[in-house]
Amino acid sequence: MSRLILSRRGLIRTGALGGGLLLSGCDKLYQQPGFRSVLADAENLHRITQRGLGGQSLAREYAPSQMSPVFRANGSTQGAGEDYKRHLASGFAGWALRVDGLVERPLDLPLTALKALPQRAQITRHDCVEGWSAIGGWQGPQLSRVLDLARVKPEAKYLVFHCADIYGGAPYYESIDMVDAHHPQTILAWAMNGRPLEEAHGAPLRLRVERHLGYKQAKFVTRIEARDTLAGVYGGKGGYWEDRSGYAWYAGI
Ligand SMILES: Nc1nc2c(c(=O)[nH]1)N[C@H]1C(S)=C(S)[C@@H](COP(=O)(O)O)O[C@H]1N2
Ligand SMILES: [Mo]
Repeated sequence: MSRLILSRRGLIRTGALGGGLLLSGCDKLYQQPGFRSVLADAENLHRITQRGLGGQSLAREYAPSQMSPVFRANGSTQGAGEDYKRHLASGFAGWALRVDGLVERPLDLPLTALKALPQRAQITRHDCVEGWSAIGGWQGPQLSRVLDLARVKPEAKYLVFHCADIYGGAPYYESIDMVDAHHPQTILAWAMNGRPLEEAHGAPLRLRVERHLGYKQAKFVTRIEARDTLAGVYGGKGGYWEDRSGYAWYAGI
């Protein structure tokens, strides 16, 4: 009991350090320390529960008839920079996903290569911490296929997803651990609702890590970096929102 209270205080303190920065949408609930601490406790419980029950339980999947008529776009709705604009204009013909860091074989994978891998399609519910949800269909190769191609080294503990957008003046990024990286529903989606990803939803490629909150679903992914620690990556807390507003890193749902 006292441990819980101590960790709560610790997390509230951590959250308070990240305060004072801009930020719309997703941080609204987080401005209330009480909410933050509830989520922090839930975060620990979720990780323990999901992992304790065999680690790879599946997120619920839905029927096509249950798909939301409108799936709103949130956070960045555009990629940034000249390179991105050029790739967008050319339909991402010369674009490639970089996979590097703690891998035996660094890769530059064109979209055609990602589409040529065995595909997984899934209709799932996206839950944004801001308080909205939407059910959408996603398709792409399982992330584990790409990791096998790159031969991720055993010392890799995390994958960092670097994104091609700038949000509130800084690059967006996210990270997951190797358990979630190998989850069967963790895919690199190039298609949404049966069509290539639109720019607003992170074209040409985004992460779908289905047992997690919306902000973990990195859009505009250009590089996947395998690492043994999150220290030294931007603020060190593993993600854009984690660094700024004390958002939970695991963020299981
Ligand atoms: N690169 C990038 N990824 C991102 C974001 C962002 O701003 N930039 N926003 C996150 C948040 S908070 C949510 S809810 C979802 C929104 O995805 P959507 O635009 O497809 O609805 O993307 C997540 N991934
Ligand atoms: Mo979100």
